[in-house]
Amino acid sequence: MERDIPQTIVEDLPSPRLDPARADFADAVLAGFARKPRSLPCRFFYDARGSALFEEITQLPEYYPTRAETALLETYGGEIAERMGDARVLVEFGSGSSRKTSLLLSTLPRISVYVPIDVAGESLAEAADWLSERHDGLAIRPLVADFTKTRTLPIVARRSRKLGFFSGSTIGNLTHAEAQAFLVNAAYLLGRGASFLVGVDLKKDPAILIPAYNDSGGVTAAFNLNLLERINRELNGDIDLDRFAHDAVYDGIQGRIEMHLVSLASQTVRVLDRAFRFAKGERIHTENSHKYSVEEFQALASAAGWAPAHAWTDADRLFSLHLLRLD
Ligand code: SAH
Ligand code: AVI
Repeated sequence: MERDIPQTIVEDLPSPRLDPARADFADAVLAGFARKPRSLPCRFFYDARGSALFEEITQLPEYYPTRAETALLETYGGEIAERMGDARVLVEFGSGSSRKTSLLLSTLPRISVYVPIDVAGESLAEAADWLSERHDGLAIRPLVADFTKTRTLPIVARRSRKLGFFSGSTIGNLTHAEAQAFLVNAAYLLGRGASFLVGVDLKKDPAILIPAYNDSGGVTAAFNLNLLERINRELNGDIDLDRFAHDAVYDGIQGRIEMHLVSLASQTVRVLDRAFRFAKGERIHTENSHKYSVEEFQALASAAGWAPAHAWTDADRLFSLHLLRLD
């Protein structure tokens, strides 16, 4: 949850005391700007403005994943419900606006408890309100947390059989090693007898991938640059946004889109009273978005202890939905 510290406190004190969320952001930015090549973790995209920009991205003609995954949920919702067993608790990782969740819940009348986990506190609260108006009697217990570090669920969610949901191909924002560690932890959290529905973007022609991450309207550029605006807002930064540009490239060896911010000039920026020198052309790596074949993702899930039960894909082979089981 975002807690506002008056800006004057940040300015007046040589070593400002930050609330935990801001301190986490400060540590990540100071460490990420100090290393070469420079990088920032993509979970920091999602302040209130970043979450709103992500929702705009999902509506873009070039950004196919949301449409493709939603269509899979609409087409196969009944079949997914039949295959997933008698779970009573739905645990969602990186739930965002919970729009796809509502679709899933409409096919799962036995779910009585919903635990959305997301770092974006404001959009999590809004999504919980939106969902509670549409699903009568559903107990919603949001967790503002990093889903890679979540070790316990609310008491009400602990004893019943669980269904996990990880949509949007957010798993692709983790490296393969991180994704495997995430799946191992999810197995521990969801417990024996659990099912897990995971949306995964498929490998495809870079001519489709690149525009999805570099749209003609500049919304993805604004989403990427908002990370620098967030540094200015929360960490007393003085970064000139006109001196950085968005870039998205496809690395065919790693099978991933990488987003970067490129310094357009030789410049010095200040963050929390520290100075960082950027050469012209120097890059800050801000996000990976890994793409998988169905077989690659099934192998990753198996290595983490999950049994692949079924995978649905669309006719254009844009996106996949995987049902995993834990026996
Ligand atoms: N599942 C939704 C939203 C995807 S956007 C959809 O498919 O549309 C990714 C979401 O994951 C954002 O809401 C973001 O705040 C959240 N997120 C990203 N990294 C996270 C992390 N490490 N821990 C918890 N939430 C995270
Ligand atoms: C949330 N995540 C899966 C998105 C993606 O496609 O990697 C985030 C995003 N980055 C740029 N556009 C969308």
